[in-house]
Amino acid sequence: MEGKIKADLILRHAGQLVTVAGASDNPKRGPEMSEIGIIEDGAVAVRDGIIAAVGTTTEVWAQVEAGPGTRVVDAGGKVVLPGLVDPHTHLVFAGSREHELELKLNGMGYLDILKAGGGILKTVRQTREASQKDLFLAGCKYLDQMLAQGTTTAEAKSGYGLTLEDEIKTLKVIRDLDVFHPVGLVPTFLGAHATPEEYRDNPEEFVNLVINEMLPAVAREKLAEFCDVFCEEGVFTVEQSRRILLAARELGFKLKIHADEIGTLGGAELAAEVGAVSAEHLMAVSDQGIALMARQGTIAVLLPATTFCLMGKQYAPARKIIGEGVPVALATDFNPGSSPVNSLQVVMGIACRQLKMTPAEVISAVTINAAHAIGQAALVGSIEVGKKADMIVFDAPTYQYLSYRFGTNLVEKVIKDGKVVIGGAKQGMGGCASVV
Ligand code: IZC
Ligand code: ZN
Repeated sequence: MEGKIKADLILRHAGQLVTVAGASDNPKRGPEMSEIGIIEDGAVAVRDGIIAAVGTTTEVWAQVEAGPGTRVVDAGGKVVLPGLVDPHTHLVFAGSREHELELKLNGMGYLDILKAGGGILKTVRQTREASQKDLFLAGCKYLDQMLAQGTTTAEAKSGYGLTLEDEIKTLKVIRDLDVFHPVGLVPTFLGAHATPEEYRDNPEEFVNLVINEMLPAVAREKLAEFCDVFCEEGVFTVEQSRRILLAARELGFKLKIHADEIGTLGGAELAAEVGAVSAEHLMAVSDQGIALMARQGTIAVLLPATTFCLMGKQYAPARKIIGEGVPVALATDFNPGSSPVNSLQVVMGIACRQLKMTPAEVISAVTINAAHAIGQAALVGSIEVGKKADMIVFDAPTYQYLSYRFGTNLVEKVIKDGKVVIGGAKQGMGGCASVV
């Protein structure tokens, strides 16, 4: 019949097709975060990697023409979500820091470890020594783990180089991973992640280096879309962060801030002031910071796996943040120190129990709101016609089951750009194994 969609792939019989549709222009706030657009017995038709039809299985079936080349994936009554989006990761680093777990159990704080030359600075030493290829292979391994757990798009920060050369090396690794690995990456320059040891006695000089040399070089080589700063007690002050972010804005970067994670410094206020897309962490955010973010539409990216791993008592005040109308996204903060967690499913489980977010809010936070936090909402984050065909079949009877079951990978199939990259007949065809 004329006018029918010649589908490459049809996904059908999703018990709950969770579309999270209708928020591609603006992130979901307040009660909108609970609206996740469920279609029972849902189906999706895909052509050239793009979603061409969405509806019930009967509706979609009537619109498509299935030829011999059409792949039909039966979801068997299970839950299907948009591919998950992880909007805050420190993906590219060398080595690991498991010894810090014991230091923390003995009462040493995260910032004390950093002050003593460990923490981020240990990873900086290891990352500087690593070759671009070593970092690529490590990044590939972590991306394989993330894809297998349902993440199809992620942000990735630099920040363990802290010299012009090593920051550029890291950003080139992120660029190569984006090309070679199925997980889509959005690069962020985080040159202001810590003051490196060689600038210990002259941190202002390091801020000048970030502003005068690193930022222009990264902009020239188009290696990052966002610029981020670790604004924290003993790391970068609000004033230093403002200088860096304003310089970055001038060069066309979109902005993010590690804000009010441990101390209440005013990072959220700064995010609103400089027009940052997002402020991240916010465990110690002030009421005024929340109010200013709500007014500016700054997205709160919350990272509860970090609070869990730091054994913190105080989680971000998510109920208040949502109640005040700030859009909330969730991320893993995957890094070798404060959050060696790269599973958004784990984050979803913690978010319900510790942030008191509902299972529906959590789904908005790891899909469309996360996509907004990294400037990708026109392409990913929901199951809608015209978007990338990134979808996850979970071995779950309801969407609530995802946050309820905790610690088991429930992913049954991952479809990325219309191709079954996990759980298909050719298991693992899309991952690291195929590119190196
Ligand atoms: O390596 O500790 N918080 N940056 C800011 C981190 C954690 C990463 C790390
Ligand atoms: Zn971080």
